[in-house]
Amino acid sequence: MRMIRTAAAQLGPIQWADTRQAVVRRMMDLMDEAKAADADLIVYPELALTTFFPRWYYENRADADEWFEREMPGPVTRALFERAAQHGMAMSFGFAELTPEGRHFNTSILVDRSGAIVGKYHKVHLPGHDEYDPARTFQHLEKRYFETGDLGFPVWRMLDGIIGMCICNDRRWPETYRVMGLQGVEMVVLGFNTPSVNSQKSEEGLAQRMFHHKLSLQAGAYQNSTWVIAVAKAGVEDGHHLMGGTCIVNPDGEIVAELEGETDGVIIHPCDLDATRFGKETIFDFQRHRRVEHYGRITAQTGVTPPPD
Ligand code: CDV
Repeated sequence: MRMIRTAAAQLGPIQWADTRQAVVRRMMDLMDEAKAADADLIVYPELALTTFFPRWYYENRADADEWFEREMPGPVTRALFERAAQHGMAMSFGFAELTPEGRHFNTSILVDRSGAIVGKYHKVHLPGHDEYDPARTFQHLEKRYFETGDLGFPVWRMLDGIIGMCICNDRRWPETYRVMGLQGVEMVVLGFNTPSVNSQKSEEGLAQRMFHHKLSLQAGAYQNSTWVIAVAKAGVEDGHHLMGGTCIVNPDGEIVAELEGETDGVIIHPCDLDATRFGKETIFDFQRHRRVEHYGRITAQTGVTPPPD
């Protein structure tokens, strides 16, 4: 068995006025809790260090740069890396990245047991819009503040397994998992900030959004025979409610661990990477069963082309 004791470390809300130092302290508390339970890997949410700032409109985009990290680790996050290395624990978390070239990405990283960054992912499926939208009950301006990810969906060998990352809205897209599945992924780690209501459809509330969230994770896990670790930032943040739903899904698509509530908290599950083998070698043996000659449209077009009338 190749076992990764995996900690899904949900964060409760992070308010506008909360400092990065305070958030890192909360993350270290969760890390200590995970260490006490002998975790090998800890996974935190998308944009783990700050409030979900894309809900706010800045006329001048550069004014939003205060939410971005210019180095990783930086002066504040270094303590988290040091604590992880002390514990010999690998980790993954999301943050807003401003590169030395002035590019902005919604980023997540994979850090090995020694505290070295081994993988970086830039969010590909950015939801929302890039101009102020008065028709929405609240804004979702990821397309204003971030560039579309430029790194694809790589996977990395770490902890004796093959691990990939995606971020929040990416989890709703089958292509996300399949591109990693084609590289043999055994565990997908992801963080999310999902409002509990739809800003464009008020009747779509928490129950339906939670259903779509789990449906996406479970389908992605099953159809690629991989573990999926999904971690929320949850609770009422700057007056806006983010849903929870932190959970761990096995390669059969079953939820095997789930965190209740909307505060800081950890769930731990022993994830056996060898449990991915059966699905990968039978019904989802891609080499034998995929029919790429029929899949051309998937990469040839984005929008829908209906048949002629
Ligand atoms: N942060 C996100 O990507 N949120 C989206 C919302 C906008 C639907 C999500 O997929 O949860």
